[in-house]
Amino acid sequence: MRTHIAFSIVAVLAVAACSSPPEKRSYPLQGQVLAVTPDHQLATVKHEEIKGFMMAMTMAYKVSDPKLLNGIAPGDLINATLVVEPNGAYLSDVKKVGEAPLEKAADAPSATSGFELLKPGEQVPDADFVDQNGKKRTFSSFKGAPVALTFMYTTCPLPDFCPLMDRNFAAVQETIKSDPTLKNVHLVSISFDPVTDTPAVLKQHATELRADPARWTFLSGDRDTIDQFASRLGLAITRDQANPVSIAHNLRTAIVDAEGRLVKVYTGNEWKPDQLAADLKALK
Ligand SMILES: [Cu+2]
Repeated sequence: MRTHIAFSIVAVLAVAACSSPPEKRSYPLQGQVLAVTPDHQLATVKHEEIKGFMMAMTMAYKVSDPKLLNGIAPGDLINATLVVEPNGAYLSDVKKVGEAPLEKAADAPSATSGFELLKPGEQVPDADFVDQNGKKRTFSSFKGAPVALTFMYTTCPLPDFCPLMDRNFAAVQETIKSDPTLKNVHLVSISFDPVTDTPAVLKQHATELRADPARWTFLSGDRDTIDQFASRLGLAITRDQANPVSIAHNLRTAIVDAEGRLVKVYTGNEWKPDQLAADLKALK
């Protein structure tokens, strides 16, 4: 009889899990604040692993209320609740529990990827992608021209993450159009959300950004291939198991020279289009 009841409960739970995925999930988060934006909308937190959800990571998080960041400063150790909704994530219940000295190189890539980080001067390994026209495209096919490369996905909920990379690349595209010494430069945006970002979605996205197909290519493809390629440049991606379009990630933008060698990697979202254009101009 007991066994029978146990089976029934399992069956009910399984049905519940299938029919109504939770709209909102909450996880305890512990970490150190590395930065707080002046408007108190975002806190960059280096946090520990959230068991069953995401690896240890440094990310800029929105907060449910900017007042939560009053009195919170870089170096503070916090406990918070990470609330994950279908379209994004934010912190609530932020509580300071201590302080610790800030480490240098806070944006160091996660060591959990298992792949060696590429160093400037090294050849970027080739990989197979699919472009916004649904055509197979190897990374090595861009050889012969300098490439500025970034990673994004079209439904990213944080406006200063992937959407900022898109806006920056759109600005760089304008610069390279108007500067004859940059006319060979090619822009490449790689989506790490192949589930949503099909070629058709990327093509529409490119149109919205007024991307010139002769200068700016959008790629996606096999998820593991993308992850492996991206991890060599320091990108860390964590997808929610239950909801693969909910993606936690950091940012990487890179310059690759005409011979396919890595020149420079920009971490985070603070680099400016002018700086990228100047670094492209300095290539010889
Ligand atoms: Cu993003």
